[in-house]
Amino acid sequence: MTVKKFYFIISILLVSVLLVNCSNETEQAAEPGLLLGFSQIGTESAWRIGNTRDIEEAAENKGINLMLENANQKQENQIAAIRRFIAYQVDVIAFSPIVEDGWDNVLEEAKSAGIPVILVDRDISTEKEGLTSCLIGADFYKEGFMAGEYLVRKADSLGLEHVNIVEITGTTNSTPMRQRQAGFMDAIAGDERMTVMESIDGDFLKSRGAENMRYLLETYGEDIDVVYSHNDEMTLGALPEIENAGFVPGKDIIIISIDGGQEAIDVLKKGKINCVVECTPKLGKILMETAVKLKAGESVQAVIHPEEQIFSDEMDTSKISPRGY
Ligand code: GZL
Repeated sequence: MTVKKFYFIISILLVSVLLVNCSNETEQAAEPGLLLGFSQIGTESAWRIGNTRDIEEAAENKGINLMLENANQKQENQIAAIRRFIAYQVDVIAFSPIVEDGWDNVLEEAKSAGIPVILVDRDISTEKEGLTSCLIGADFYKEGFMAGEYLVRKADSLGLEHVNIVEITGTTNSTPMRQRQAGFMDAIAGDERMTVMESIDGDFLKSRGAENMRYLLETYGEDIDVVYSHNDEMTLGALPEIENAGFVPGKDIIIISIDGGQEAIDVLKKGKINCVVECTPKLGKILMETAVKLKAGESVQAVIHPEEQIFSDEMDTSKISPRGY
């Protein structure tokens, strides 16, 4: 055997040993056999689509088997999906409840089946104990409060003596709708300049944002000083209606929105939205880590809130980095 041939064989052996090690490391990173059932609300907004994508990517990165079902905005579809997960005997169930009420029966069934349940994004209201193990989602009250605090600062900077507000809310009885409204109202409470002329449900949908804005403009016209919208989708639906009515959004009417998706941030940079409160959809990594802990019988935090920030015309918006959703 020549020296050259000897070194060639050694190098082949070394490479194959390395490859075997790498594949073992990948398998070690994977969570052997963890099956997570996730019921997602639907595809109503860029936020929701980004949330779904992030959860899918996080499951793949963690080596978790994900059964993701899209409920197309219907609670009955979420309940049916949870029942399928129970029948399938998944290790952990997670879901983003479209509204807060109506979950007791199906969550009792999950509890009886010994399957832990993680709430993602939104919360439920129940009198019963122990139906869920953890809530992973934004502090919506704080988001609303930050929006209200921004408006107080904006009114001060403009020297406004009275501020007429219209509110386009998210889905009635959903956690983000209830808490974004409560936080905003608490932040402006006691400020005698502030008047909320009307609150109207836009269901987090772009089409409903447009429809509601048309109605509000026909009803209140130039009396409107501020639009407080519970998500970017409805805001983006409302803006063309404001322009069609002859007003300049961001100047004639102050526009405050929540989510912080790329499209709204681009409009903020153009000055047509004044403030966007961030609501990150990137909950996938913490969801997977929590599911692994629950399957292993470990305790987890009852509530996990991600850090969130505010973007507004008070800052150099050109420095806002790409949003990823
Ligand atoms: C908030 C989420 C809301 C978003 C909307 O965490 O529940 O639902 O603000 C989405 O864009 O439709």
